[in-house]
Amino acid sequence: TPGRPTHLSLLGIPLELGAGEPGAIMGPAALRTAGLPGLLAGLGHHVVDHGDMAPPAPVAASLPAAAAACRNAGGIAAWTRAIHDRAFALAQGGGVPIFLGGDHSLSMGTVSGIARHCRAAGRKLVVLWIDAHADFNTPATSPSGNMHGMSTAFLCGDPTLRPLLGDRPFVPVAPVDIHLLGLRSVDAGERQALAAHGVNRIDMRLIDAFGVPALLQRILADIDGPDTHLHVSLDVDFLDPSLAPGVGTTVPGGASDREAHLVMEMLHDSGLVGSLDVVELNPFLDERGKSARLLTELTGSLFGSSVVERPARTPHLQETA
Ligand code: EXY
Ligand code: MN
Ligand code: MN
Ligand code: MN
Repeated sequence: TPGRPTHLSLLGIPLELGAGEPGAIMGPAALRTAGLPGLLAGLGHHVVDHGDMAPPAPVAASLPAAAAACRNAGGIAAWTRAIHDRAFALAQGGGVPIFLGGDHSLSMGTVSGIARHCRAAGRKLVVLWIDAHADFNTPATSPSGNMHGMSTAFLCGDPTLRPLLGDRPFVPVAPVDIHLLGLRSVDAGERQALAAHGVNRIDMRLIDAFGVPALLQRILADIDGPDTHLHVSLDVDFLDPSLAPGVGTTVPGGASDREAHLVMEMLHDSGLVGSLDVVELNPFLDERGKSARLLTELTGSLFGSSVVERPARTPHLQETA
């Protein structure tokens, strides 16, 4: 059964400039077509769909010369600022924002906006990055120039990426407060930087060896506290490509259907989740909507879909009307 009903604010972010190939611009539409708003409402939540963000006006990126290799830096800068503003405003308004992407560069805006909200609200932000990749490249280490591979580096305060946010207040996320889950593709430069910064890395080998419950329970126990806001950033490529082919960056050896659902179910039961990104869905690469459907079901599990009634701690899932 669902926990207590909560206010869920859906926002579509049709962004694909950070990815290596087009298609993620259609992600929000596919998630709606798969029935996400209705599923969440059917769980008893108050769902407001704010529609899709309009493409923001271009800005001069003014990134340092070191960032010259970034693809679409000016466009990403404009989107990051606009997304940040919307994310901050939605979080300040109460309820749980759900951001429907769009490629993973959108999280530079969502998480920075949520971080600013958490600082204003006196809450501690922890980020769970569920992804085959670390997205911890900088312009100096990126093998591709694709900015969806740089989001966590931006959030931790990489100085060459910092200008993307323009004059907005930047509240960095401490590397030790980022937990990467599902890793199986990390570039050499990222690997070194992740270790140096103390980012928690749960790769697929650990999941194979110890299973989701022990690994996730340890994170949840460590971060649990009345003032913790957990932001979940769910990249489609966490899932095995056989289950979710609708993404441009498939990597073999991903999570199974049940592993992924269990992650979501445990997160729901923790009551810690305050905001969510669902990113990288590329409907052009999908097979008869299966990836969109699975993501929709996983989001349902995160918000209380369950066959059997179970008690859940739900400090964030409160009636705020
Ligand atoms: N590490 C590779 C790069 O930086 O180009 C691939 C990044 C893929 C990022 C996807 C969204 O998770
Ligand atoms: Mn990603
Ligand atoms: Mn990824
Ligand atoms: Mn496995």
